[in-house]
Amino acid sequence: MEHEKSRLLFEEALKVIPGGVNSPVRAFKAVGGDPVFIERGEGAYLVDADGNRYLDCIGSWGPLLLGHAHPRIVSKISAQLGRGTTFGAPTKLEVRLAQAICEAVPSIEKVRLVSSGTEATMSAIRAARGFTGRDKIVKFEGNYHGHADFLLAKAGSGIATLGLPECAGVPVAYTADTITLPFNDVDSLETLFGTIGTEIACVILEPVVGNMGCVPPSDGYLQKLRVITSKYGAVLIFDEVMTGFRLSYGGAQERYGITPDMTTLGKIVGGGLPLGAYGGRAEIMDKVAPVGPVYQAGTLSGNPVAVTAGLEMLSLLREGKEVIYARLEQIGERAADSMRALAANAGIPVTVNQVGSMITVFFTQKTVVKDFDQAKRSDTVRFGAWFREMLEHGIYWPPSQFESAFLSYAMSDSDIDHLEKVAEAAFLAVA
Ligand code: KE4
Repeated sequence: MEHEKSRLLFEEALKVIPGGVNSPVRAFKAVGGDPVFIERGEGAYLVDADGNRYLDCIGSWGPLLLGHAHPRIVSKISAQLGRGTTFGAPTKLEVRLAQAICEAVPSIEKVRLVSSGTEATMSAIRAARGFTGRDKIVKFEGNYHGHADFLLAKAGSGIATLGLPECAGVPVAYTADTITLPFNDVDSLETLFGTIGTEIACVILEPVVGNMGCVPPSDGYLQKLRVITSKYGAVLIFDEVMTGFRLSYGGAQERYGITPDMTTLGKIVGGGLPLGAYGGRAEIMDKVAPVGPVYQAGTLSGNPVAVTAGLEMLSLLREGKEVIYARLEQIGERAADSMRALAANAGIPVTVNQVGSMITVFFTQKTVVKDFDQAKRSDTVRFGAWFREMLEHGIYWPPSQFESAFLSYAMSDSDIDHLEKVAEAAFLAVA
């Protein structure tokens, strides 16, 4: 593939943007080579500046469950643009999206719209601390909840991708109340709560982790979390920025039958535009200003253009719920089975974790990857070589061993055939 235009754009970008990218994981640092610059998205495909086409297995890191430039979303956004892009005042549209979110996710009795997943998780934790009057929070290794200072402790995603021990610029004091436990480990949870349970404001987790690569909860783990947080009065926050509206219309909490106290959303709920949300039990959310003393604000919160995209996305998902989620399960399982078989055929040890349309191929001898320690044992050099083979032959896979891939409803059976054909050659090339 020819990448001259991308190369020149990257040269220009490096002079004016740190690392030439507006989010670190896009820089391909973990997989080698230079990023390709994208010109447009078309359904399940991306087209780069040199005209190369790729099957998009990232979907902008999750939002594009229905593929790029869905005609109904484009049409609705276009109509809204002519009526104004932001008013800094309440609109009917925000009420309708809030109602749709509460209807889709019954544990959310009240919801506040913000502009990113980071804002959503940062605000949810502040509300939980305000509600309980407690300071300590619990997160899990390999889980990523955005880049709020106090959450950048043993995080996943870009922190893991770049192998950063922790984040510079975060005063030690800011993470002093952040306790990080191994994911899927009940003993450490019970030990912690047995000692300081009444001091813990909240536990936040990705119910299915995407940010260390895809790692599902072990059987009974979410139930244990629910019981122990209820026992000690700690707020259970499901960070469903990635899993919300992806693993089912009601998210991971519907799929696993767990009712958290709060939920954060992003990505899909914004229909491809900047929108996040946090919500939960009304008694917690009523602590948020102007009702209560927990302050949170945002100039573009609930802006009509992003809300319009989100509303249309949720309408499309609601209308096609049965067909869409059944299809995502089917292509997810097919892709996972194919990756296992093709790697085995090439004599490459891999563990493939897949939940619905989230999938990660861990290049590891470990037969199970259920926490960050096991994920980190992957052969990231071999993954990088495999990634570059996939990219050169038209598959845009996440440029990190510690990120989940995301399949989309826009993918046809022949697209999955293409994915399998390229993956087969890529496994053989790195054998
Ligand atoms: P944003 O601030 O990037 O909208 O959301 C932060 C966030 C919160 N919670 C979860 C579970 C998330 O996955 C994210 C962001 N995900 C990463 C991908 N692993 C975004 C991609 C990037 O950082 O460029």
